[in-house]
Amino acid sequence: MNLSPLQKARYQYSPKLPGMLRGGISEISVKVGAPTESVADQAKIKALFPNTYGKEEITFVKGSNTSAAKKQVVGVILSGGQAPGGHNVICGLYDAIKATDKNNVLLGFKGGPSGLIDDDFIEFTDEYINAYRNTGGFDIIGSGRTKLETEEQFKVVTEVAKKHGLTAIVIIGGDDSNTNAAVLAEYMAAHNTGVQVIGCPKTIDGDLKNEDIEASFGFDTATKTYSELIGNIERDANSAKKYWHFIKVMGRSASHVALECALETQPNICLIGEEVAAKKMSLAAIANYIADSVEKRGNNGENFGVAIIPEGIVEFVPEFSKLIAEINELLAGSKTEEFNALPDWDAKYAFIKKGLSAESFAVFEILPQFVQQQLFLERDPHGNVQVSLIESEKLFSEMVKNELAKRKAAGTYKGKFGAQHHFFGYEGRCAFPSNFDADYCYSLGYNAFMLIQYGYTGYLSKVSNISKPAEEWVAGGMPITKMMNMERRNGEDKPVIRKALVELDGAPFKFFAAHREEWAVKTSFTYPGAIQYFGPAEVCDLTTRTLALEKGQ
Ligand code: FBP
Repeated sequence: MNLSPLQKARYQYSPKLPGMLRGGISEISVKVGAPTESVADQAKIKALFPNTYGKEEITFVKGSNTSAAKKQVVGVILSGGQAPGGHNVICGLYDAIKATDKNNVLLGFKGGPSGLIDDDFIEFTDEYINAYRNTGGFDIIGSGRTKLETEEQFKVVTEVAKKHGLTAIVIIGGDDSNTNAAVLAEYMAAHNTGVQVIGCPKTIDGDLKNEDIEASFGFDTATKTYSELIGNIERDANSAKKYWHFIKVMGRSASHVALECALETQPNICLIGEEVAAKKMSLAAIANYIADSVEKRGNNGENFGVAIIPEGIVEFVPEFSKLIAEINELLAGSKTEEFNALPDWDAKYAFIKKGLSAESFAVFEILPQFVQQQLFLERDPHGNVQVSLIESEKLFSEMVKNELAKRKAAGTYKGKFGAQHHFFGYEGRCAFPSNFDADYCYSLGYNAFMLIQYGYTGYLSKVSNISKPAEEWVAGGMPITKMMNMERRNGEDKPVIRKALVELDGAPFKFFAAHREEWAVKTSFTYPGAIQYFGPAEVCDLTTRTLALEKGQ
């Protein structure tokens, strides 16, 4: 690996642990809290998790170690999309394992959950780990999206665990992966395998959070990366004064990423999917809302602006999600082949017109042709439209352009409209973790081993009070079943961790809503600049505006 000067310098960074973990296992004891209940559907979740349900929240405190001495062989996997700081979770885990007993072993299973099934692994050494400290990416062992959820898979994992003498498995993943961690923990307990399972909360999307987990790791770095870029674009827009920039930001479903970027950069427009759904906004209503800002600014001589569009927006537009559901039906099973065999777009268009309800066809008809065609691109493994392939930033800019043309003809709009389009997603997922993510991730990994050493299973590594300096962070664990409820997934009722959407009565959204009217008309851009790794703590260790507002700061 060729090392950049920053990578070399970041190797020297010592991530900060919560105060109470700094003396290592010998100075830690456990404060056991009250038994827990799942957030909803208690009877059903209890019945599905008879061995792991209802366990107590635990907090680590300074004291003398009472854990039983035993050789630990731990396996770790990275699951799902990359998020900055994943390497540090593994480094923290490794350091805690080795500091407790140098004969302990950490195995990294490669390529995500499938590594555990295929028994594809490496044994970590100091040299190997040191090359990945404080770096972005998941390339230390790779990641993948295979789901560990079937009885068959659990049997194979049990065999692999037995072969290596695994005492514990750590799953670093999002809500789905940690749901599966809970199911695996229950299976391991029910079959007396002696294998503990611990989860760590990851995802740049920021939607794995609740009253116990204050933030998923990676959200801080990813949003800071996007906000830097958005701020730079705002400054360019304000300098050249000739373009409206439509910027789509990642976040498969929830709009936390878009909202955080808006709080950081104060753009003219930021759409929030959850609000669009609550107000049942149509595509035309959204386009009109953006056009209003363009018109007012244009009439003030400001023919430029920035609009942030969350990746998941179209699924929140009721008429659009109905259209997608109908298209999924239209192409179900062998009908896809029939559709693909049609000779040209005209023939396909006629097929679509015949197959859709009048209501959905009316929506389809107003879409620009490139979006209409994107709806019929490759399906996902379940045969559904891949909504993330829809260029919603171009869709809205096109609809705004058409609306402005009408307004110009009516004489109300006097400005000029030129648009540029951007998508910020992968750019942020593997950035060098911010100091916050480097510290938080290292702490989550270190703490995960404390939970293992104390014999816990089915827990999520929990580090809280994270809007305060690391010294004041609180380490412990929360049973994953506490975060679960029953939801309908692929036609079945399943126990799942409840996904956190943007709360419209939450402080971050309320702050945004209180300021957006002014931002829509008056240039109020803020330029956050690049992530700073060295310098004053008030710049380098700053957490997100979302977290600060949630904590009333
Ligand atoms: P996770 O939920 O696994 O953390 O991934 C989130 C995400 O980064 C989304 O923001 C994005 O829509 C998706 O992954 C992209 O996935 P892929 O890497 O498969 O293109």
